[in-house]
Formats: sequence, C-alpha cells, structure tokens
Amino acid sequence: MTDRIRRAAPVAALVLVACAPAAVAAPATVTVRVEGTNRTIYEGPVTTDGHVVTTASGGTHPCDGTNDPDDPVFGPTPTGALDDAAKLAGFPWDGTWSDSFMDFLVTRVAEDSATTTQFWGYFVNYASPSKGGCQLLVKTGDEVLFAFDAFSKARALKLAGPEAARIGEAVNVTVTDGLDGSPQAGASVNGVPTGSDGVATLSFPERGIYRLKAERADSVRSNAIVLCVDPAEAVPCSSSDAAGPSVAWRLPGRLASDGGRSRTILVSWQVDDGPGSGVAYSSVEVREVADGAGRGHAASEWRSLLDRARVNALHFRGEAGDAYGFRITAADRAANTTTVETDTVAIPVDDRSRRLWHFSRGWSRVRAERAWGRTVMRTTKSGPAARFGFRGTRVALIGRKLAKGGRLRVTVDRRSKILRLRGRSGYRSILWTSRRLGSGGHSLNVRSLGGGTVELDAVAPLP
Ligand SMILES: [Ca+2]
Ligand SMILES: [Ca+2]
Repeated sequence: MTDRIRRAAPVAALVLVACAPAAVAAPATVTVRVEGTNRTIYEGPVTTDGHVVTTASGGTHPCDGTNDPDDPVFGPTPTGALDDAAKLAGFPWDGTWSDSFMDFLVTRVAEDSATTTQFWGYFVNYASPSKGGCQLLVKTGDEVLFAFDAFSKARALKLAGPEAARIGEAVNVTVTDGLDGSPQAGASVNGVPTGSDGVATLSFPERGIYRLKAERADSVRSNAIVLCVDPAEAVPCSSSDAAGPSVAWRLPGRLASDGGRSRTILVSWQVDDGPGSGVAYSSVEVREVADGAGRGHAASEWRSLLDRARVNALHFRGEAGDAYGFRITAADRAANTTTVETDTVAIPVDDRSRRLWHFSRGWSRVRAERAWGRTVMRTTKSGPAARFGFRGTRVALIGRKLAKGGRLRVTVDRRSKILRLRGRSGYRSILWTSRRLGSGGHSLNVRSLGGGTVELDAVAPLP
C-alpha cells in the first residue's frame, strides 16, 4: 500500500518525489514551519494524516495519536506533518525512538543536529504542547512549528503586515509574541528594528518580492510575509513574478484500494511558488476516464470540483468500477497559473455490489474492517463461482492470500488460469491482473477449486 506523490514543474515534467504509507481517514491541512539556526528550512501548508514514520536512528513506528497511552486516538500529528513536509520538500530529518515515552524525539532537520545543550522543540499555534509530537492530534488550520534550540528561546515571534506595496511607500509591520500577542521591541525586520509598539516602518526603493521575517537572538524567528512591491500602475506582484507555481499531487494509488477502503478517495496536492509571490488559489476538475462497470454514462468532459479555493485536499466519491483523472490548476498572486493532470485512479467494485458482481451459492460474507467496503466473500468448498461483466483492457482481482489458502480458477473471455492463494498478504492485495484485453466488453468468471480458503474482496476493471 503506497501513496504516490508526484511533482510537476510548470512545464509539466513529472518526477517521482517520495512514497509514504497511506492512512487517510481524516487528514488535516496544517502550516508546517521549520526554523533552523541560520535559515527557515520549510514553511508552507501540508496535508497530513496519522501514519507510520521511519527514521534512520529510531526505526519504524506509528506516529498517529495512538502513541498516547492515556488517550490513544488515531489522527494527524505534528511529527507526522514534519515527516510529510520532509517528503514533499525533500529535506532530511532524523529522530530517536523512546520506548518509555512511546514517541520520536527529533534530533536533526536538514543541517541542524541536536547537541548536548541545544535540542529541537515544537509548538502548535505557538504553544508548547505537553504531549509528544506523535501523540498530539492536529486539525486543519493549525500552525506547527519545529524550532532548533527551542528550549533556550524566550518566545516565538509572529510577524503581521501588508502583502503588497508601491515602490517607496512606507510599510508598517508588527512583531508580537505568537502566544500572547504582546508587542516585541528590538526585533529586526529587513534590517529595521521594531519599537516598543512592536512596529517597524520599511520602504522599498525597487520593485520585487520580499520575504520578510522578524528575528531576535533570544527568540524563534517569525513566520514570513511575502511582500510584493510594484510600480504604482502595476497589478500587485505582477512586475516581478512571471513563473507559475509547481504542483505536486497525491492519490491513493492506481487503484483506490491501494490506499483506502471506500469509494471516497482523498485527492491532495502541494503548491509551491518558490521565490515567487506565493500561492493564491487552487482549482480542481475531474473527468470520468473509463466506465468499467458498463453503466453507459462515461463522460469525458472535465467538470469542476473546486473553484479558486485556498485548500490543499478534497474528498471525491467515485462510482464503483469507474476510473477518474483529476486536473489541478494553481495560481500565484501575480495570476500565473500551472495546470497538472494526475494519473488515473480506478474504483474497485465491492463484493456487496450484487448487481455488478454475481456470486453463486456457497460463499459467505465476512466482516473485515480493513477490507474494501469492509466485507469479503469466503469459501472453503470447491465449486462456488462468481461472474463479473466489465468494460476495459484489464481486470484486477483484489483480496488476500491466507496461510491455508485454496485455489481459484480465473477465466476471462474463455482463457483460464489457476491461482494458488496460499501464503501471506495484507488486505486489499492485488491477487491477479489479467493479460491485456481488447477494448470493449468482457466477462470475468472465477471458481473456487478447494484445497483451502478462498477470500475475495473486490474486483477492478482497468482502463
Ligand atoms: Ca510565481
Ligand atoms: Ca469487499
């Protein structure tokens, strides 16, 4: 079970970036910021959910809220969000694992490693949580901040101010303590110190995109304001930003069952405008690529799912047997846009879809939480069969091998093969994929040949 994350440059060249385990029940989109000794290592939105985390020093452990022995609730966590940001942006991090604490301790992010006196600490919405970073749950809108040498810092600074200005115009920015809102004197923004009211007055003689941060030696560096400075007649940000943002998308897999167990799939994406003016909005469209169940309503037209929104994820409910592609358009503040098209994701047909997948007598339906649709069909006898009519160029059978698994004969368009389903595999494994078929209608017939238990979960036509 793997997520696929892909990054597309504005020219739409696709590059594989990273793989992460998937568990996408209730993900959250949070802001992740990583402040190192000399620079901001990462700052941006990340869509994250509880997942298994692997580090070089700590090994592989869950990082999904169930780490908290007093209140084990599954969900997205701060350290899980750091892990996802690291995968998306390509910076390394490491952490040791504590069996007694049941959590990772972050020891390194990018070039900044903990010493005997300086450690990595974290904040959520500027407060220092009392729980570990794999124990606390985060929700959409939370600000997750990892900071080097956090325990010797008096405060975490927060910067507020306008995002656009004219050349030569006076710009007031305000620095506060992110936790209590108190104004902070003596912080530096673009070389200008703040007064007792926390305000610094800046002005910029040249057009450009300025990333402003507040710094003070005793505090954690602030969030960034991306300030576009333009000539009086120009649209804000347009005079210095001509490049569209890059867009990286993530789907459950080629089959929705690779990373999920229901027809409601998570589509998420990451937009990065690099040194540009910053992301303004995203729009998402969907297209039904294939009508695998043969309902005859395949529509190849793109239709809008999301129009100019400031979110990074959506849930989409597909029809069983159909396959979908998504088109994501992101715009920066200078109205440059980038559009990328995702791979196709096929929605399997569950064993409960009786009008699509016909089972003979002799099967029994068994509840299985981790199966597609949360049920499977099982038989130990020789003889029980099932028939599935579909349209497509391949078909995949989804289920599980068992230690005492039996044999199954699969027949597509009168060509047969015998599968031995003895062994070990997780739920929602692909047991078999047919050879390539001519386009059009086909029939898949399966028959249990006995010798052990056969367990079938779902079947998926592939476009
Ligand atoms: Ca840009
Ligand atoms: Ca099922």
